[in-house]
Amino acid sequence: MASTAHRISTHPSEHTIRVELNGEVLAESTRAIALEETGLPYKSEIVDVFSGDGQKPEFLELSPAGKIPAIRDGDNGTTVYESNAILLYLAEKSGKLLPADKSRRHEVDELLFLQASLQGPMFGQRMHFSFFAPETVPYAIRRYEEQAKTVDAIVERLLAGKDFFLGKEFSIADITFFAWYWSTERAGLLPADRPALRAWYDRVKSRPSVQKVLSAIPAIPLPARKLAA
Ligand SMILES: N[C@@H](CCC(=O)N[C@@H](CS)C(=O)NCC(=O)O)C(=O)O
Repeated sequence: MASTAHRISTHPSEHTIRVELNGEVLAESTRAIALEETGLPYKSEIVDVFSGDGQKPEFLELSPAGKIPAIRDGDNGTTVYESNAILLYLAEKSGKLLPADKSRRHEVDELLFLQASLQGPMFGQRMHFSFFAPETVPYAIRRYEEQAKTVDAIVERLLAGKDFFLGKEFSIADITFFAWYWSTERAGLLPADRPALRAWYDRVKSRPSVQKVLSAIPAIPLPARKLAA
């Protein structure tokens, strides 16, 4: 990591950073694991989306929804937004973090879509209603707790008997699922009753690339957890 600013966003659950690849990229901190794993050179800076930086015209050019992460590749000027599109871009650019057996590529695609359509939205809503919502909405708290537990059960099944989602190979599928589980651990919500998930989580977290990226992110205190009843 060539440079990492440590200004903390106003959003307590997420440290927002801009990552520059060969001079010009934007990305979110946890996805920087892919940059560390691939060895692609990059620089990082803060884009404080929760204080309005995401709506600035120069950032909207990179990320139309005004959300992080987004990247600009200094090699060719390519810009990419959406974390899983970014992970695919970096994996394809580097030739790493995708299955060695090309006939298994669809397995990575399935997992990326599963993460983006299920884990991300359900875990995100759980965090919102359990910690940040201005009012306590018991139904929403229960609903997203249940949905998140369903995701945990799916992940447990997918990881049973395996080191990583693809078996022995670490891939971008592990990075994308890990990102939300890391926020989940910091919120004290990592499930205790999912042994395959827990063992995978510890395995991924102990990788030097992951340790390096996570150690650059300051601990951010969460508000008190809201309970449904
Ligand atoms: N589906 C998007 C979600 C990105 C996202 O929600 N980013 C949040 C930070 S974790 C954000 O930028 N929020 C600012 C906003 O919604 O204005 C992805 O995976 O890239």
